[in-house]
Amino acid sequence: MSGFDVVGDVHGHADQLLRLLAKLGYQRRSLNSAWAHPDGRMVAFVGDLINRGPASSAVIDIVRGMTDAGSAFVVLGNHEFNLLAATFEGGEQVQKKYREHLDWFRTIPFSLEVGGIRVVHAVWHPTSLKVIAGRTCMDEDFLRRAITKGTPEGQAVQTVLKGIKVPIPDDQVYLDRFGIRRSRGRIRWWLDPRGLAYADLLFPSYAGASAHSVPSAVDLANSEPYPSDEPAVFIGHYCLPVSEPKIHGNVACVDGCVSCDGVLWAYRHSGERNLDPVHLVQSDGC
Ligand SMILES: [Mn+2]
Repeated sequence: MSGFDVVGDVHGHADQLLRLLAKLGYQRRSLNSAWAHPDGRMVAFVGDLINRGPASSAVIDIVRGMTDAGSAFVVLGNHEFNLLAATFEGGEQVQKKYREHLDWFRTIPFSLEVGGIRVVHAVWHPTSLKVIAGRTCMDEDFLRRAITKGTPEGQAVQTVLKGIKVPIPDDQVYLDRFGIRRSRGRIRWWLDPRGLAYADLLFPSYAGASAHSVPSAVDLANSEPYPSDEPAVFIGHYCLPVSEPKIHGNVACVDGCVSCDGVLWAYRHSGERNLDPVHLVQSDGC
């Protein structure tokens, strides 16, 4: 095993993905063959391949080709899970471009532990991962429980794919990168949250957060800090602004919000436990 290149949420931006793969040294032998690395490196995708960008179908083709050929792994993102949930409930028409890929989405695991790294879309949360261990959405009974509020499976999938959230007090206005006001904010789940103010806890950070006000213990009950001596964890999901650090000890968020910034990020991992920003790679702009 010669290392993983962990790629952030692609969200339908096929051009950026192709630029990034080329920059990382991946090649195709012919137009019909899958992207692969001459040194045997592999890509790990953190999920959220689809939606927002202009070319979700092309992204699926590239990633599916690579996973079939053994040059990539992928974990499920909340966008793929939401699509599976919508089709399972039958209330929503699935866009034609996704219809032929639903069976493949169902096979994608929620987490991955391979070659000394851990990969999950939003939170490496041992209690939740235990609940959904070995499960995929191919299992209809599991999927039914996972989309039902109040079930252990539903709670586990919510945590792992969407983050641990705390209510935002009314006097703090929290706008996300899409300008949407949020009543709850995602936390830096790897930290011990006890005594940390909103300004220290919310991820990504934002200017309006209080440096004094602290979430209640009840709001933080689901928190499971991540030990610094555990394997490196890679996540996506958080749409980080350029100014937000991506590396936090042995946790790296490689989602630089390609839909907002036009840049896709990866981390080139070669076995180190303590991650270093020097190994971050970004796609070159248009
Ligand atoms: Mn995303």
